[in-house]
Amino acid sequence: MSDTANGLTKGKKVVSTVCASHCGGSCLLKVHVKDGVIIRIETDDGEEPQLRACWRGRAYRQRVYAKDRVLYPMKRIGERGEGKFERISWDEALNTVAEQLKQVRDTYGPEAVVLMMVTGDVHFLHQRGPLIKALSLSGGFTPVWGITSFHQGLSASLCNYGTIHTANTRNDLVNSRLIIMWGWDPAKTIMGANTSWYVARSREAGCRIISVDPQYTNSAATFAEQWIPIRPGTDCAMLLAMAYVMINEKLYDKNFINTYTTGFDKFENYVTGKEDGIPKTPSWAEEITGAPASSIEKLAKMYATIKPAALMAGISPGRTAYGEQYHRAAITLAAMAGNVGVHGGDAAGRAWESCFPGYPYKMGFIEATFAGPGFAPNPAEKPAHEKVAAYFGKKVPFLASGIHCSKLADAILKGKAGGYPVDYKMIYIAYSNYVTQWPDLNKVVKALKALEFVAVQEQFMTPTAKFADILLPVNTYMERNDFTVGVGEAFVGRINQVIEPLGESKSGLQIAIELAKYLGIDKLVDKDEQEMVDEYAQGNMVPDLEKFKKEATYKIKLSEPYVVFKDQIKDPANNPFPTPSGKIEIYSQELAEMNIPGFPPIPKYIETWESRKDPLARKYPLQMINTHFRRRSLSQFDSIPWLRELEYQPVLISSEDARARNIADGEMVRVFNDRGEMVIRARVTERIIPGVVDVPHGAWYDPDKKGVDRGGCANMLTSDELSPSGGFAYNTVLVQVEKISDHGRAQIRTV
Ligand SMILES: Nc1nc2c(c(=O)[nH]1)N[C@H]1C(S)=C(S)[C@@H](COP(=O)(O)OP(=O)(O)OC[C@H]3O[C@@H](n4cnc5c(=O)[nH]c(N)nc54)[C@H](O)[C@@H]3O)O[C@H]1N2
Ligand SMILES: Nc1nc2c(c(=O)[nH]1)N[C@H]1C(S)=C(S)[C@@H](COP(=O)(O)OP(=O)(O)OC[C@H]3O[C@@H](n4cnc5c(=O)[nH]c(N)nc54)[C@H](O)[C@@H]3O)O[C@H]1N2
Ligand SMILES: [Mo]
Repeated sequence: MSDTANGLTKGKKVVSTVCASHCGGSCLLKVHVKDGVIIRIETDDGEEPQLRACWRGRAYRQRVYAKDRVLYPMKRIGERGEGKFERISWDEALNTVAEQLKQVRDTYGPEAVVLMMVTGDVHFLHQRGPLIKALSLSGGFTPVWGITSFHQGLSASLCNYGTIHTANTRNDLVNSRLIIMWGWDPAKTIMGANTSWYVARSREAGCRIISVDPQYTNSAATFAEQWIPIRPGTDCAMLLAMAYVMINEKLYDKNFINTYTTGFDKFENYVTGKEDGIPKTPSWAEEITGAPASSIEKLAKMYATIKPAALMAGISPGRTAYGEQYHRAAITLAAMAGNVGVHGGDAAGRAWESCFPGYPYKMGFIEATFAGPGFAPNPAEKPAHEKVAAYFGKKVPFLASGIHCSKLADAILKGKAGGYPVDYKMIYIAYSNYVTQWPDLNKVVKALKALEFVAVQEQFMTPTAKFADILLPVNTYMERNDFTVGVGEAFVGRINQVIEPLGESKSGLQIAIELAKYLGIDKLVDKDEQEMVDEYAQGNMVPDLEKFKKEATYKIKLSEPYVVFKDQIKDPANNPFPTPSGKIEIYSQELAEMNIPGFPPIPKYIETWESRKDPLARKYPLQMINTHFRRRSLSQFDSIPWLRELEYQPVLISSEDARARNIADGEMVRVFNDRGEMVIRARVTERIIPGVVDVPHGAWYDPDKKGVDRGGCANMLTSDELSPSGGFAYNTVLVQVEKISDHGRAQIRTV
């Protein structure tokens, strides 16, 4: 492909493009290129609000030219997982994948083939769509369902609001007078290039900001007047106690509740203790959450009286067992304070921090295709059997067909004999670091070893790539054209190809097109990359395609910040909520009828498994959370030297817990439970509460001979148990931490 974005492989040029890494940022990059090689990356220095890239975007040069990039098709020569490969031709690689597909389909049926894909970058063309189409048209496959990030938030949003679109644009935060950062750390997680910038503007305008989190986050340190520490997985209890205070002190918005919601009476009966004899008072919540009753009471009063207020209920507290209850309670509280549908408020529903890419403005062509050039009927696709999946699948189809991805490893290992619908034989992994990112890593590793064939499409020699039988090299967004959208911002971006693809790597679209040929499909798509990107742009209100190509970004002008449910609140008679009752369903009749264990029709506090009260806590007394890390995007960027220099992969442990274990800051420790064990460096801090440790997830699995992970991969310890709506419970884990004896220390490799 010689037609690079600005047509240059010789001489110097600066190409504007958009970093669409999976942090929700979509920031502007100005890439300096000399003779076809990236020499420097700058970012937005124009008018505020800028689309200013963080250190990951600006370190992308090292990512493109990383030593561990996969640049040629490869075939495994050692044991699976060992990482020994031999270079082969594209012809041999694609032919082998196609042959294996045919053989597995012919022998066991197309459903024995699993296509395991997540996201990679947040853009639309070099994404899941083309591969889905290729494998659908050629006979079918089993897809995976389940959303790692926000499944519980999305389920709650569907129940209470009847939609997953529950966000305002981020610029509306400047209208807030109180922001509660509940398990929300935008200084780190980005989720909209300017989220932190708007929080800062809001603070400058006098907005009060409180953080509720097991950790004193950078966002709390920068913006908040108070940090209310809380035990993981107990947030629903604190929200219920806030509701109790608002009910008891008659501080809630009765008019709002009567006009726009259903079932508040049942919720009130539960909260006050009429239903079960237990009033959900702040003292009741203190015992569960560890948050002081006085702080709970004060926060409830603030939220009820300072208007408008944005309860920014993050998705991490929801990534727990019964996390649906936390999200449903947060939505209920937002309704009680009348903060739904008003500027400066927030509906507290959540799907990727409430910001589906591109939403709220029209997504044109993308809306129909979601990810790539069109889906085709998949003959092997079957809806998931579970009641919950069937329910959610009706509303959001991609939620529920095939096998739940958290249970995939279990299903591969147990198959039909273990009650799963299919004996899975082959997996094609693309846009996912399955080994590092999925719960219960040891099970995932066993499952990958048990399959007949594993194909992996990767940019890097990741722990997952090492399990490939055939490894297909895919390029980075610097080497192809694509289209992206802002998260929580009315903004679209053009990813411009900056350099030629490195080695023999190809784009995701190209791989799908060529694989399709080996599967008997001559023409998977009838347009080229540039045409499709232009079509996306045209479908999304971009007025000048040439200008868009040159500048790479286009900000859609909205007359005012977008506020969700404004019409429902202003004119309820003509604008019902898309729920069965047309109202915000604090009580859900549909849920009542489904009678799902752990998913009651009103939000209730349910003690998680592996809580500190679990008998298992005697053996493993520390709750482990596994946050998203500043220098990575999920597991991406983990091997980049500039970023590694910034911080090491730690287990964050409180000074109190460290003292009790005689652990000094920076010492190597063991973190373990019945599922696995790792050796990792301790970061002793006052910024995390006693009883809780944090191993930021995404570090690359690096087992020693005994199977102990030296890479610090959190999923060595997590469990694949699902929350009732099919959500991941990554943050519900018990572990123990131990100092390593001097004897052990001699064998430690440092990261
Ligand atoms: N730098 C960076 N940014 C990213 C990503 C990344 O990997 N790196 N990943 C992106 C993706 S895909 C996603 S889904 C989002 C994730 O975004 P989040 O889920 O919001 O991110 P986390 O870091 O997991 O958690 C945010 C905060 O929640 C707190 N927390 C954890 N458990 C609990 C709990 O039970 N209760 C309470 N109250 N707080 C809790 C943590 O201490 C942390 O401060 O971030 C996106 N942005
Ligand atoms: N313990 C724990 N585990 C978690 C979470 C947690 O909170 N705790 N969070 C979960 C969340 S929210 C998410 S979203 C998942 C993500 O899970 P994954 O999507 O599996 O994680 P990534 O690290 O983004 O892996 C994407 C892989 O695709 C490769 N890749 C292939 N093609 C491309 C391409 O075209 N572009 C890019 N950029 N990459 C490509 C990348 O090199 C990378 O290795 O992880 C989940 N895992
Ligand atoms: Mo995510």
